[in-house]
Amino acid sequence: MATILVTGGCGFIGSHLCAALRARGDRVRVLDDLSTGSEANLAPGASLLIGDVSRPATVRQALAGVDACYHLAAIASVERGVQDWYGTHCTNLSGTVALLDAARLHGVPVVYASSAAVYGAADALPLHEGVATRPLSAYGADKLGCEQHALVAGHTHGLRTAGLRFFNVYGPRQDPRSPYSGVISIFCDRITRGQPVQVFGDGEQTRDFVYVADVVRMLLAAMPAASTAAPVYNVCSGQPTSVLELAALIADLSGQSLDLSHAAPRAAEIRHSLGQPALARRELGLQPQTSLREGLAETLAWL
Ligand code: NAD
Ligand code: UD2
Repeated sequence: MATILVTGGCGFIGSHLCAALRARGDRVRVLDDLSTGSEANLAPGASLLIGDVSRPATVRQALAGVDACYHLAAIASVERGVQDWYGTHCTNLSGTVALLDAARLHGVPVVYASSAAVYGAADALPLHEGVATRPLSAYGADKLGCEQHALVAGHTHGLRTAGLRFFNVYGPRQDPRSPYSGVISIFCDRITRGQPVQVFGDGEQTRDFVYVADVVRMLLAAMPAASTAAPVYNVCSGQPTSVLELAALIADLSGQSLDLSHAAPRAAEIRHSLGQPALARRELGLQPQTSLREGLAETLAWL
């Protein structure tokens, strides 16, 4: 039985991962400051250390006696990085350096959450792992920084890591009431309650939505692939969906009419984000199994 640390384990993706680790019989320890996560999300049988991932002493304590670590703690919002550049940087990049630094002292392999935001202004779609990274947001720049420090961790300190570039993840437990939450959780919540939704810009911008259960499978498969070469993999469906198409599909699935208005586009926003899932398919033997329709039905059923 392995002991696994999950930072951000009280959050949306982390809570699903912890449940999967418990289900396969691992001991699970969570480090979370409960800033956007909630104790109610803690997987049954997991232990919780409440603390800040950017504090080296806290992270060293959390990693003691651990066999492997999933590092998901972050301020997971492009928009919040616009509002609070330095504050988000402390968690998103310094927190990762603190984690990697402690992990090399304990010799613990790390799988960490990167993001499609590292691609930023890349213009050829779909995005594969070999294209140049040109982040447009502080959030994307910090996630790219995580990948670069993971390379340093491998090269200089012999630490094994793997990074996952999550595209737009959705599913149950993504908090719909936060203004910084994902578009799917916000739209599902509002449309089912007969409330209007707001589209930023013209709504023709597209995203690659990937269901959380597929993301968890990818996280589990990535740990054996962690190496000092610090590989990174896209976690995406390879299917584009516009914000307008998404709103219409949710209205259709929930049997509600759509009340939609437009607001100014968001700053630092990417117009089109579409991933190429081939590398993960080839090297991890995995590709997303859940269609958008199926994943939305699960998300609506959870509300
Ligand atoms: P989330 O906000 O639900 O989870 C993040 C968790 O980290 C929360 O429980 C929060 O309380 C915790 N946390 C935040 N700051 C912390 C700190 N300083 N110390 C300790 N804990 C802290 O978000 P999520 O969607 O589950 O995101 C998980 C990871 O995946 C993040 O690294 C995020 O950047 C990345 N990611 C998510 C998406 C997505 O579509 N949801 C896309 C790309 C990348
Ligand atoms: C997502 C991730 C982020 C990062 C990025 C990578 C979330 C919450 N964030 O950011 O962590 O990895 O992908 O590129 O998943 N929108 C509306 N109305 C709303 C809410 C959103 O029109 O009420 C639009 C928004 O302008 C954007 C799209 O929907 O065009 C998706 O927005 P989002 O906040 O769900 O995610 P994104 O792509 O900004």
